[in-house]
Amino acid sequence: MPSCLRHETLDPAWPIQAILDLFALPFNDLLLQAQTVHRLHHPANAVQQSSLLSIKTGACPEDCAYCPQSSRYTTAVEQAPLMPLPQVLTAAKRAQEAGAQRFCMGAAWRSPTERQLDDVIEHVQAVKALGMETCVTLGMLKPGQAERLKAAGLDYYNHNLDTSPEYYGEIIHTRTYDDRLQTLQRVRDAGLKVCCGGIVGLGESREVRAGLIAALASLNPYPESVPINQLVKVPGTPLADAPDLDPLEFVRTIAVTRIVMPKTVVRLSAGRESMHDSTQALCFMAGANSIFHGEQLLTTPNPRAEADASLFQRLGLTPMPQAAEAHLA
Ligand code: SAM
Ligand code: DTB
Ligand code: SF4
Repeated sequence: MPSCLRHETLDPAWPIQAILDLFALPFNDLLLQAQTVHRLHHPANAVQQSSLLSIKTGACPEDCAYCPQSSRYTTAVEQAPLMPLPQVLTAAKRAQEAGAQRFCMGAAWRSPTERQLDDVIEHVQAVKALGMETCVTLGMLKPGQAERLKAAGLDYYNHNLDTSPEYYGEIIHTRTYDDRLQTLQRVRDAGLKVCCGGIVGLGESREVRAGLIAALASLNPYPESVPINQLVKVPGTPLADAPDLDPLEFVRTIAVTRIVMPKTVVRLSAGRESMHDSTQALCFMAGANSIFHGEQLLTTPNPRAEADASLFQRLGLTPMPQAAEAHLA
């Protein structure tokens, strides 16, 4: 157990057993409770839309077992250095025209250097000037770096806990849970909004999923944005042949996240490309109210805009106005 996340520092309102008890509810009872909590805190049918761009791809020194961008695995990902500003701006404008309210830029770094941060800051300022919300995910931050990003106008920093403290060592060996908590504290202290979630479908148990949610809930305050990623199995990574997660267990994970962190915006994140529309519909019923919009996540595919437009139309969902979402945070 990492030093800053011992059992006594977990949110006392949500001991693991209480979270497991939610998971164990009859499906209809769980969904009713999640939907009720959802309506108390959020517009019932509005979904926030973010767009993702990989601004530096591959050759990452970390060894996250799920990730196609790690230099330790041979995958089809083509490395690319930091993307020049005009290309980033073209992508951001296209995303804005397609209806994205937030533009998230991801870089496959262990931790940015000051020079690399200078370049990302230019990207943030330019995207912000378009009137979009901004988010970046650059790996671990050193002291002062979160403050620099905040001063540039950054809104959110994404850095995931990924899994439970107990299971973490099965998945990542090159950075610790404490390292992640330290970066999250730096982000929080700088006044940035925190986007922090995890990944399921790694072959983990329900106890591990409950442990992830408990760890997220014990961040004080809990994150404004919680992405729940379903593993995209990429050939060449150690988890390429991980067993499929039961879609109903995925829906349960969304529902429990919604109940435990009622005000957060829960993102139905990676994994939608291989998810049936009815599973996605159940996720929205369970309290998911954000998605990644656009045909590409970082290196893997995401549903086409037409498919999402059709899903929204059939479910009566509407894009969440930026102001409404900011009000929740
Ligand atoms: N390199 C930065 C870091 O890890 O801090 C940021 C980018 S990293 C790709 C962001 C998150 O994407 C990971 O924490 C993980 O939850 C998710 N992710 C990465 N590969 C994935 C995959 N194959 N399937 C689903 N989610 C994935
Ligand atoms: C997050 O939790 N999920 C996004 C975003 N934060 C950066 C990334 C998903 C990546 C999926 C695998 C890929 O496309 O490379
Ligand atoms: Fe690197 Fe992030 Fe991928 Fe881990 S998840 S290997 S840190 S890009």
